[in-house]
Amino acid sequence: MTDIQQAVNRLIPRRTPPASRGTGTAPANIALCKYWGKRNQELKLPLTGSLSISLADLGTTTTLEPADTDRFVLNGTEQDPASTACQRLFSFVDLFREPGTPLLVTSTNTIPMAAGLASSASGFAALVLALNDLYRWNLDLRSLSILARLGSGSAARSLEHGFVEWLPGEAEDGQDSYAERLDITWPGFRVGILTLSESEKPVGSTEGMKRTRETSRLYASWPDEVAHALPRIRQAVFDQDFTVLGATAEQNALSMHATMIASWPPILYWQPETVHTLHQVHALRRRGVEVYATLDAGPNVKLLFLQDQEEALTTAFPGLRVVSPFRPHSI
Ligand code: 2P0
Repeated sequence: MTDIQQAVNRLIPRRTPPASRGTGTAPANIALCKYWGKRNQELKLPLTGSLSISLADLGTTTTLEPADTDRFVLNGTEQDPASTACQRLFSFVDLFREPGTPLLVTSTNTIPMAAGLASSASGFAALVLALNDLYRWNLDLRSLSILARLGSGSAARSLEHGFVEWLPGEAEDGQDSYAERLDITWPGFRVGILTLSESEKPVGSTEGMKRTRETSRLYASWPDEVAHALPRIRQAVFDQDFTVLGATAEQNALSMHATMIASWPPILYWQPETVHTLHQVHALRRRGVEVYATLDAGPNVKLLFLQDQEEALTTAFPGLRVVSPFRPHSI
C-alpha cells in the first residue's frame, strides 16, 4: 500500500457508503510566510512552517453526487477526463472511495482565475469538506487539514478563515503536519489582488519547489529565513503591528523568489509588469502610503495594507480587487 493511502486509512479506517450528496466550501489563501520546499513529496510534507491569510469570499464550492461515470464540471464547463485537472482530482478521490463508485464533481471558483491565484488550495480544501459530508466522516478540522494537504500542500491552510499557521510537523507519516487558525480578528486588514499578466506559468509549484531544492544553493538559507520570519509575523499578527508584518512578509516573498531565480534552469516568474509594480509599491511607501507586496509562484503581485490606505491604493492601482478577510463572508 502506498504511503499516501496509509496516511488516509489512519484517519478513515472504514469506507462508508455515500449519501445522496455532499458539499463543501473553502477560501483561497495567500501566504505571508511562504511554503516552498518539501521534506516528503508524496505526503506533501513541508520543510518549514508557513502562515497565511484566507481570502473570505474568494474560494471554491464543491458538490459531490454519485453518478454513472466520473465527471468534473468546473464553473459550468465539463472538463476533459484526460486533462491533468481531472486525473489529479479523481486519483485523489480514489483514496477515499470503494472502487467502481463514480462521482459527479461540480465546482464553482470565485477566485479570479486570470489573477493567477492558486485554486488548488481552496479546491482541495473544498473537496475534502465535500467528501467529509458525502461519506459522513464527521472529522475534526485538524484531520481535514491533513487530508487536504495530501491533495495540495497549501490546501492544508484553506480550511479556516483569518490568519492560519501550518505546522510543519516532524512525524514521517505527517500526522502532525496540519494548519490551525490564529485566534485573532483584525477588521482593518486588507489584501489587494492585482491582475498583471495572464501569461502561462512556466513551471508549476510542485516542480518549482523540487528544482529549487535540488539546484539552488541559495535554498540552503531558506529554513533560516523562515525561522526568522514566521515567529515575527505570528507575533505581529497578535500585536496588530502592521509595519512589522508587512515588511517581514514582503522580505520573505522576495527571499523565496531569490532562491527560485538562483535555480537551474532558472525559475523566473516575474514579468516586466511585476517589477514595475514592485517599484510602484516602493515609491508609494516613500510617499507615506503604507503598503507591502507579496508574490507567489507567478507574475502577479498581491498588496497588503490597512483600511485607511484603501482609497490611496485603489487610486494608484485601478482594477485592484480589495479583499476584507474579516468582513462577514458567504463561504
Ligand atoms: C504558499 N505556494 O505558501 C506557496 C508560495 C506558492 C508560492 O503553496 O506541490 O500548490 O501541491 O504542495 O500547495 C503553491 O504550492 O504545491 C504554494 P503542492 P502548492 O502559498
